[in-house]
Amino acid sequence: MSKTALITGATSGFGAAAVRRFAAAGWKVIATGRRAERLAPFVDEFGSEAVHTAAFDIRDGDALNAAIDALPADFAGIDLLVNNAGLALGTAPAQQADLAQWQQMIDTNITALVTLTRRVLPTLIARKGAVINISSVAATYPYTGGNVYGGTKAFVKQFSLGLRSDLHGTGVRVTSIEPGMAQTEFTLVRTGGNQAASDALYGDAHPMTSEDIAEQIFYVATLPAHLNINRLEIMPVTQSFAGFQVARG
Ligand code: NDP
Ligand code: 8X3
Repeated sequence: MSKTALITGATSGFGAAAVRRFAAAGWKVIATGRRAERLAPFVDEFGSEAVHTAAFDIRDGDALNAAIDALPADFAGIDLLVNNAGLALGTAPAQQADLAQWQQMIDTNITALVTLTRRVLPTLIARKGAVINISSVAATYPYTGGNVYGGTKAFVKQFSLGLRSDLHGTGVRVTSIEPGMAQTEFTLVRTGGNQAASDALYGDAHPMTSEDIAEQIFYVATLPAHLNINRLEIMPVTQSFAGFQVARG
C-alpha cells in the first residue's frame, strides 16, 4: 500500500520538487500552500488519486484545521509530515528591522509549524510515521541580517530534537534538514521581489537546486525504519564559513 506525505510550501522551491519526487515514487501526496493555481498542476500531472491539494494560509489555524478535517479518506492516513513552508523577510540589522516582517517569520516558520505538527502527531504515532522539518544552516551559523530568520530556524532545529525525545518509543522518526544556499524563490521573497538581487546571489555560484533538497527529503523518508537521521546539514560546495568580526576604536 502506498504511503501518504503531507508537504507544506508545495507551490514553489523545495516543496514543489518534493511533491514531484514523492508522487513519482508512488506516494500519495497532500500538497499545501497559499497559491492554489500552483497546486492544481500537480493533480493534472499525477492524478487526483495520487495528489490532494489544499490551498490555505498556514498561519490561519482555523484554515489549517479545516484542511486536515476535509482530507478525503484516502489521504487521511498521513505517514510523513514535511514541514517545509517558510520564509525569510528582509536582511536589515535588528536595529533597523521591520517588526511586521519579524512577526510574519515567527508566525509562519514557528507557530504554524508547531500547530500543524501537533495536529498531525496522533496520526503519525498511530502509523509509526515521520516528521521532516526544514530548518537551515542559519539555525547554527549567524550572519548579519539573519537575526529573526536564523532564530526561527534554530527553533525548528531544536524543536525537532525535542520531538525526538518526546516521541521516544513510538517508532516515529524526526529529522531536521538544514540546507545552505539553494536557488528557489526564497531570495525573491526575502527582498520583496528583487530579481536582480536574487540573480546576483545565485549567479555563477552553483547553488543547490530544489531537486537536490527534494532528493535528500526522499532519502531521509525512505531509510530503513530502524534508522533516524537527527540532523542533516547540507551546503553547495561553493559555500562555506567566514570568520568572526571585530569592531575597533
Ligand atoms: P520558496 O519561496 O520557493 O517556497 C516557500 C514555500 O513556502 C512556498 O510554497 C510558499 O507558498 C510557502 N509559504 C510561505 N508562507 C506561507 C504561508 N503563510 N502559508 C502557506 N504557505 C506558505 O522557498 P524555498 O523552497 O527555498 O523554502 C522552503 C523552506 O526551505 C523554507 O522553510 C525556507 O526557510 C527553507 N530554506 C531555504 C533555503 C534556500 O536557500 N532556499 C535554505 C535553507 C532553508 P505560498 O507563497 O504559495 O503560500
Ligand atoms: C536559507 C539559507 O543562508 O540564506 O535558510 O540563511 S541562508
